[in-house]
Amino acid sequence: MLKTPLCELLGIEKPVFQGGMAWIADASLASAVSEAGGLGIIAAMNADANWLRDQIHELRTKTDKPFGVNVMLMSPFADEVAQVVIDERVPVVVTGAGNPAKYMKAWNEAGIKVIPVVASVALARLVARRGATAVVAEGTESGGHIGETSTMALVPQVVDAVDIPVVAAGGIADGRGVAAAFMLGAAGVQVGTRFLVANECTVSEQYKEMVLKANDTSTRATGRSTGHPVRALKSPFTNAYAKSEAAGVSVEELGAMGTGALRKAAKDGNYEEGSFLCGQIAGMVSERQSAREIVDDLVDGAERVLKGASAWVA
Ligand code: TUI
Repeated sequence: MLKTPLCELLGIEKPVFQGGMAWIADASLASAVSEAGGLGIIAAMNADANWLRDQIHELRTKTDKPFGVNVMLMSPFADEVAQVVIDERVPVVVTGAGNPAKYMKAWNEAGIKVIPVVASVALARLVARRGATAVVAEGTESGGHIGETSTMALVPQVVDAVDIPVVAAGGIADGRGVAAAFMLGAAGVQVGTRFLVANECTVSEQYKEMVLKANDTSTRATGRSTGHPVRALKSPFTNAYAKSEAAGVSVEELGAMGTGALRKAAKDGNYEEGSFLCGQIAGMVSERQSAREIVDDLVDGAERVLKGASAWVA
């Protein structure tokens, strides 16, 4: 049994979070992960209050286990979504793509467990002071909006900087990655890319096929010049975007290029125009499985590796 203080803190059986992937992490995937004993997370992404409320209600018809909502702080609907999680008594809020400080007092007062995703020690320290229950330390191996520091370097530095549990994210897709995260001091992991091919994941078939075919060099980060780098599978969209970026196209124009591209990938499976956000570990994701099989394999695999680890000590 792989149990950490994070399990008790959140009332979950297994220390595995499913990443709050924009346009992808809906009630279908999140309820399946929570039912499997992990923490399923609905991504509020750029959606409005009504969409999120409907998703929360749908999830609750499928599971009564704890779940989370990921509040993407760059969303134009962040304020209304921040209120929905209070009104709906969501047990856990995970934040991304910014500093959640302005919402934390209200969320804490509502009894919500707040777990910000951080890409730096500075933000980890800040949110710990503001009453975060835990932090997700997300390395640059991750898909989507990323920071600069790798998981290997970030996780132990965040662990040393804060007194709350740290969840490792970025580049983790099997038991070896989970065990390695624990060795760095993490009390849990967040996994996105492997859940893209879960049976319960409603993302387009095109997206799933691209992840299954990916190898170790299939992703690239673009958008560094905009201050918001994003990792995705190499595609006509990333080629065009990188060309525009190199040609010095304005941040506004680059932003316009990105608008709608996530939806085109996730919902329409539009290979030419979609942005297929994906982590560097995609090359290791080669099998479609249920969310339960994925959660169990992550945990069972980590147990095997951790039990065998003492073989290296004389
Ligand atoms: O947020 C994520 N991953 C995401 S959000 C997203 S939707 C999106 N699409 C296009 C452009 C932008 C967003 C897709 N993937 N991960 C968590 C994360 N947070 N990664 C990096 C950060 C981060 C970066 C800077 C957090 C805070 C920050 O600055 C904090 C400050 O002080 O402002």
